[in-house]
Amino acid sequence: QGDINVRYLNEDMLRQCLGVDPHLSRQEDTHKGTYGHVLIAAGSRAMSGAGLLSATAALRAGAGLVTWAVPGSLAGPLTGVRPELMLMPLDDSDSGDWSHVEPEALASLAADRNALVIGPGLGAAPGGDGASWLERLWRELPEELPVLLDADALNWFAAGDSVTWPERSGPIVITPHPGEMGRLAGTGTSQVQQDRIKSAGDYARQHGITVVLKGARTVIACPDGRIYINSTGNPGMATGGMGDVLSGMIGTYLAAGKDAASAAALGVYLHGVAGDRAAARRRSAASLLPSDLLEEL
Ligand code: NPW
Ligand code: AMP
Ligand code: MG
Repeated sequence: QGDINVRYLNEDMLRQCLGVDPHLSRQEDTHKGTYGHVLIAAGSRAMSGAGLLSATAALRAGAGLVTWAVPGSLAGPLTGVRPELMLMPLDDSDSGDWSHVEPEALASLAADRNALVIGPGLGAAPGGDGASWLERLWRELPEELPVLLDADALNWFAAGDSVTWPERSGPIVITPHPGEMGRLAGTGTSQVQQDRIKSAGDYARQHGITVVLKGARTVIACPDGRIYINSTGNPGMATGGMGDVLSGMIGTYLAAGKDAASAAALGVYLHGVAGDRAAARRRSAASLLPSDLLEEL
């Protein structure tokens, strides 16, 4: 790959190159504050499951605390579905989706959290202009807060006029599948898939953000040119909701203070390990569900 620094992800590599412990061992003298507080902004009336998967994955990945922000009119039916989650209803003018939620209301929740995950199952963009909504969000978010964008947050961004990501001191991680990457890069799915390393690598360096291009052999591209390719996972993971699980996991590692590359690598690697173990336990990749990964984590 010429001057591109490409490595395969495995346990030794995670330990030796990134200095992270893939077994996530815990020290005796720690408490929930040690492991970070993740804010998940995800789910809408038709896709509350995406939010629930992401938020539960954040818990299973080891977060100290997880707050799940939802359009307020969904909060009633969702109360208690996962008692460990803190549910935070945001005013949605009874719409059940994000089209009437103000970005400033979400930003004010983020003030004392350690990472924000936004995107799974958000649905249609507010006022048809999700990019402007995100711009208002950036203006109010704490500058150092790590942010992960997935799914509809990426679609909202891609539909905007500008492709400029904000300059901030905290990391930005994006987790597109090839369709979402094609929308972001303005190319298309097949062009992304023709050279996955180049697609992810160019975008990461040009925009100064960490790109997790999902799919068989997920590619992680860092702004400094490092590329990691995943060695875990299986085609049983080609099921709706799998990516929602990954977003919560990486969010947790960001909230625990890991740098963007380490959080992304750890999340992608362990997500695949959980998928491989769950498929083996079922003795069938075809019947694998994202919820099985949550159990396996
Ligand atoms: P094509 O057809 O090849 O051009 P969308 P989504 C491509 C939520 N969910 N390799 C492929 O494009 C999500 O969080 C909610 C190659 C495909 O047709 C989002 O908010 C759930 N191509 C929302 O739904 C469970 C690939 O992308 C297109 C590819 C929409 O997200 C489900 C589909 O992408 C879901 O997670 C690959 N590996 N992967 C819930 N229970 O609430 C994808 N493509 O149109 O962005 O739709 O990913 O389903
Ligand atoms: P999403 O499309 O957002 O639900 O994300 C799908 C998740 O499942 C990503 O983490 C992908 O890397 C993973 N995945 C999908 N298909 C495969 C595959 N054939 N092999 C390995 N992982 C896959
Ligand atoms: Mg997805």
